[in-house]
This record gives sequence, C-alpha cells and structure tokens, in this order.
Amino acid sequence: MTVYAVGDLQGCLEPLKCLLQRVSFQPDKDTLWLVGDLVNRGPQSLETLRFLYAMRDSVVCVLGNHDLHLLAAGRNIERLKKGDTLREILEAPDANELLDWLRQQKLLHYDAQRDIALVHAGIPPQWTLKKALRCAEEVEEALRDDNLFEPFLDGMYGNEPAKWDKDLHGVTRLRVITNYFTRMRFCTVDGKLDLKSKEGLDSAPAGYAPWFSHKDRKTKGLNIIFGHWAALEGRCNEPGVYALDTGCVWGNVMTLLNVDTRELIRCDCDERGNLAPSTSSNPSASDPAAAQR
Ligand SMILES: [Mn+2]
Repeated sequence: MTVYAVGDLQGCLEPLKCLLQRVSFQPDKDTLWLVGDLVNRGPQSLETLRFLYAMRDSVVCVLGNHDLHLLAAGRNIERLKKGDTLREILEAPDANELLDWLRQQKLLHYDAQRDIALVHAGIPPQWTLKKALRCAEEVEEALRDDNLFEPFLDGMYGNEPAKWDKDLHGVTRLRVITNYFTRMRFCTVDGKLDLKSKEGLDSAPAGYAPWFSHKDRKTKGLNIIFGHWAALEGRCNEPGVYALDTGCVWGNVMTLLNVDTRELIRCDCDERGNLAPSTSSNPSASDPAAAQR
C-alpha cells in the first residue's frame, strides 16, 4: 500500500487521472491525500467532486478556501463571485450528497506512523502540532454540527483579527483558525497574517515571511505537505515541507508526491488520463465522458 498526496485540483480532473494512471493507483490498496481546493476555477469541478466521492474510502482530504466557499454558497450564505465555476455543483441532483461529504472533511490531518501532516495553506509558526490539531478540531466540529455549521460559514469571511489570541471566542476564533489553515501565506513570527500578498518567496512585506520560513517555527522537524500557494511553483526551500500547488488550473502542472518514497510525479494541465470509472459504486458518480474515451 502506497500513500500519495496531490496538489490543488481546482476542478482539473484529467490531469488527476493522468497522475493516478502514471503511478498505477489502486483504490483498494493505495491512499490518495488531497491538499484541498478540490473545486473552482477549473473546467470540471462537479465531475472532480463526483470522482473523489466515488473513491472516498481511499481518500484523505483537508479543506481549502475554495471548498469552504462552496459549502457557504451551498447554504446561500455567500453568493458566487465572478470567476467562480461552482454553479454546476450547486445545481446537480447529487449536490447534497457531495456537499455533505465535503463537510465531514478535516482542516489538518496528521499521520503519526509517517510523522507527516497534511494541510491546505499551512501551520502558523507559533503553534505546536498538538495546538494546531486542537484548533483544527474546533472548526471540524463546527462544520459537522447542524447548529454551528451556518453561523460558522457566515462568520468565516474576513481578514481580521489578523492574529491568534487564545482568548478569542465564537466565530471570530474559528475565523482566525480557518484563515491560518486555509488562506495563510505570509505572516510574522508570532503569527500575524498578511492575506493580501500572493506572489513568490521574495515578495514578503516588511516584517513578514512565508509561514514555513520562520527560524523558530514550532513545527520545525515535522514533515508538512501543503498546497494553496501556486506562485511557489512547488519550491519552498524548507527541508521536510512540501509545496504541492504547482498551478495546474493556471495552465502549469499538477504534482503528485509519493509520501513513502518522496518521489514527485507531474502531469501537464492539458494531459488526459484514461482511467475508467471503475472505482465507482454509485451510478450517479460515474463519469460517462471517461467511458467514451
Ligand atoms: Mn487555496
């Protein structure tokens, strides 16, 4: 059994199939870790979600900002924005099933056996793994709780407060946690976020650095897989930290990491896979387009 991790999909299903084919992925034996941002901007968000749902028993997924945005749009809490390509999901007959599955996913996954963590954006430098897991659980519980789900989605948007404080409470507290795990790029050593800069390593505002570059980062030594930051082009120059968003949706490549051997495999954004939808046990989740090819 092999564990693979793949970078941001954003509705790019064919490059994902290309990668799985490249490594002869076997859903009954292997496991696929997803760094989140499964949907939006790309060409096949609905089919991507159906494909993953059909193989959900072989998938470990953490949520990204686009996935949370989809959940909010699904409850009419946030309207779709220009450039969003999520309407096809919201109007699909199986939308509830797909969104219910998404809602059960985590913000932070830790594999103790491999001593490696999976997260969409990152872990802030001032948090230990233990603290981060506890904070992620607070949001994960809110997502699963019928009384907290909508208030959380409603309060999730916004850049403030920019910094964690243990005395924060309610949705404000959950917003800061969510921003760390799903939107962070640059921050100060004590975790004050700058959520505006999106360029590469060298574009840090004065006093800020990429979350993983801080010398005193408390998760130093822990292996961490993350996505979200396409401008890094898969390079973060930090041992044990793996940047997997290589901008497939922007016309670049999709990256798969063999978590056990640390080998990297790439497929171009326009490469097509020929995987038959054999992992599907649910007819609504099959991919008729794949069967035709
Ligand atoms: Mn993202």
